[in-house]
Amino acid sequence: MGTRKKQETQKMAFSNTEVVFNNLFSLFTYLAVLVGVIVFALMAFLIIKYRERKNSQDPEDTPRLGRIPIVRGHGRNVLITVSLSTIILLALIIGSFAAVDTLLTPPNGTWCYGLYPGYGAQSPLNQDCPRIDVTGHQFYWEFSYPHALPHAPLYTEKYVFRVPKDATVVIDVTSADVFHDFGIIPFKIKTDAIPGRVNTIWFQPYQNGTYLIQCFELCGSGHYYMNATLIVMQVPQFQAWYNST
Ligand SMILES: [Cu+2]
Repeated sequence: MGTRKKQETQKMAFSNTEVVFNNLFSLFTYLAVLVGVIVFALMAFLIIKYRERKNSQDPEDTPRLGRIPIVRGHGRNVLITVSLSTIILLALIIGSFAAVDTLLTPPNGTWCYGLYPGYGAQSPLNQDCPRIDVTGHQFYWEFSYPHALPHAPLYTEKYVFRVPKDATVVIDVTSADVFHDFGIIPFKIKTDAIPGRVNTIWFQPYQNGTYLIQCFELCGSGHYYMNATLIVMQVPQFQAWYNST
């Protein structure tokens, strides 16, 4: 194995949500491969074992025209099949629900810290804790930040979404006109932006950089250029920018 491949496998994820997604994807993939290997191996074995030979005879319970079939008594096979399917489906169901639960429930985050005096240690789900409103418009995204001073108006920015690295970023997504859909491919997150409704998702960005935000719902003639840029910044740089707004 080359060092390059080793580096790639050790590459850090872009966000916690990417890790959640990849784990679930692996669960589905490994189980599918396992089932596939067992099914095809069994099929090959049976094809060879029961192939037609010169002195082959039909088994006694072979169905014949005009005769009521003999009861074959293979209830055990049915039991094994149903049990195995249940175990596999349960693993997938539990894995999926666990992932959805993680994505919809932000932990106590660092997002508030330092941005809004007095609310440093609170959960982002707390009413008092600042969150970012994301609003879809034909055809741009708008990001409204709570201002550092409680009495100040929201600071609003279009096209560019700045967040601090490693923070718990909680966003409330909605739309001002038609249906849109807010998504960031490298972070593996996506949620509908619907007028009159707020969809909340969250993520923790692990790496500095710029990422493409896209609209994933055909929302009109300008849908194809409805992008925005996510900029993940070091916390001090973010604070400096935030306090200068
Ligand atoms: Cu759109």
